[in-house]
Amino acid sequence: MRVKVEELLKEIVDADGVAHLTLIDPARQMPKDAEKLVSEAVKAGTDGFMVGGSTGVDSTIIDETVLAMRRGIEKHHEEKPIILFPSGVHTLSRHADAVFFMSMLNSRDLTYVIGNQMIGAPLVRSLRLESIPMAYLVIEPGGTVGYVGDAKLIPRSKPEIAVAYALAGEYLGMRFVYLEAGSGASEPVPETMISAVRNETNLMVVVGGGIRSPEDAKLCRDAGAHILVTGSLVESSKNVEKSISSIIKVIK
Ligand code: 1GP
Repeated sequence: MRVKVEELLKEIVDADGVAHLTLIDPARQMPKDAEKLVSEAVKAGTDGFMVGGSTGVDSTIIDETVLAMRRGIEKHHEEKPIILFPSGVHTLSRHADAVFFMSMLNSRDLTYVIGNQMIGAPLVRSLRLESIPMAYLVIEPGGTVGYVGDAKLIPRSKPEIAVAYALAGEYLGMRFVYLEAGSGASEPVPETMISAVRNETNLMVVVGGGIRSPEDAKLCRDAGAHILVTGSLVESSKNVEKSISSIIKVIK
């Protein structure tokens, strides 16, 4: 990428009010199918890609998937960032543009708070990946990531707990916060929680998990999300371009 990914995301948010990222889970399809999904998402107008998953991913699959995603983007002569969304050191790739360097602040397992980060940090430096520091908060129901990460799930009715964690992240120097309901969640993160975190911190607010319709996306955008992430939507959709563009039309 010619510009830093963090700056690019902020420029998109400044211009459009919100950015949309498409999440590709390398465990869910072969690399050639990821290439097709990415190509469709680019046609639909997504702003960039995240790549990662909680289970069934190793460094070979990540590398092959990122390279395939790159082909899906370049086919359209476009430049869209590919950002790693790692569940551990084994899901880093030299072929990505940046990494969300996340700490799951509400995990009971120190491995997810700082252990994997310590092991991976020298690798992030040697791979010359842009690192974007992010507080990662798992909200009820939490899904697989909540289970694997041993999260002390934030109750949906307690926005003040999400705010307290997000503020702690901000004071620790993080610049992004991810409010995660878990992939495939029955509902997205509550709007009251999104707006509380948006209003009471200076962080870029990323929201994902369970956003599967233009209505869901609009509610999250109106509540104050800076960046919306959709993942499962592309895996289940028969017409990926149509599904994503219907979301982008409503939020932009
Ligand atoms: C998961 O928040 C992301 O980490 C995306 O969730 O698969 O439900 O879109 P979905």
